Amino acid sequence: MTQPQRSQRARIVAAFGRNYLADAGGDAPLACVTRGKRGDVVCGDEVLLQPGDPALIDTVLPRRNMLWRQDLRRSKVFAANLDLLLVVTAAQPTPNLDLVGRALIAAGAEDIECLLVLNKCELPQTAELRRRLRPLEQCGYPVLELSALGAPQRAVEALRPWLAGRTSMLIGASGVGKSTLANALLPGIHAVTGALSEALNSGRHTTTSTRLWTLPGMPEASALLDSPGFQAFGLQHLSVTQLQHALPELAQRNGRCRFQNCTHREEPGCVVREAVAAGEIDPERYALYLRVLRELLQ
Ligand SMILES: Nc1nc2c(ncn2[C@@H]2O[C@H](COP(=O)(O)OP(=O)(O)O)[C@@H](O)[C@H]2O)c(=O)[nH]1
Ligand SMILES: [Mg+2]
Ligand SMILES: [Zn+2]
Repeated sequence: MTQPQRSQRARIVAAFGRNYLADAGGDAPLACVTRGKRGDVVCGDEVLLQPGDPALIDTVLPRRNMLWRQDLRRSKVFAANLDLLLVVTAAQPTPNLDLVGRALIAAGAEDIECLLVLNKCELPQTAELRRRLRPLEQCGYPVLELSALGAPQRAVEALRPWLAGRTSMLIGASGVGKSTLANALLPGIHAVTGALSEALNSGRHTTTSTRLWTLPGMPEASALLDSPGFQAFGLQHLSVTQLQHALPELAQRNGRCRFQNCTHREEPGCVVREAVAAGEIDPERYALYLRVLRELLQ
């Protein structure tokens, strides 16, 4: 009589189309594939594997959360089961605070904690970006200034308490220094940085480059996901309520407008618009809210 094969619990650490690598606690990750055409498994997913070469992903265990984006054409899950999102910005290339704000909204909608990383802090133009990030800081997002290239060891020490024992993901526009930071935290991985990475990424499916790494010299279960840069961040999967809850300065005023279902646009007795007029809500953040709202209502 043959014993039914025992399935093994593992965590997805890399995704290449329908081929995956999973960490099952052994020395090296296991190659595995999905059943049939299923291709919606992502880095960070906890799965049950049926042994084999390659192993078969039998079950994707329920996700605690997932970071995803959606526009008119497609929807993309970046990763699942995150404890912390490191939203990286830098004074160079020209910062895109719309993208930063959207990443914070996507994380907020899934209750994923965020840390804003102001990288390249040795650049003189940093003062201007620091000033522009202040409204976010006032909403409760912590800001950590680093120089991944200039002072990598100091950057690692500053990040250590944030990363210890958790699964964190680096996200941000191309060129802000995500790979440089990943290299400082993960000596030996040699994430490709700068121009080389741009050359490699052009014409490639971006999912190939998200990768989950175990952080050395930190408590067990400390992991970091490096992700490719992105240019757009659609949030059409959100409901109006989710959007309003994902912006702390709106969530804080929830239920205080005259109308229960106030969209904070033209309605009379809107405390959000009053707060904008009084300078208590940053006009750029309110403009971001209106842009995203318009997109998800269309
Ligand atoms: N001046 C300065 N340049 C940096 C810093 N960190 C990264 N860079 C540079 O910024 C460019 C883009 O870095 P990279 O890590 O590839 O960014 P990514 O696209 O976000 O992964 C590279 O030329 C890095 O050497 C920093 O702290 N200061
Ligand atoms: Mg990179
Ligand atoms: Zn309102």
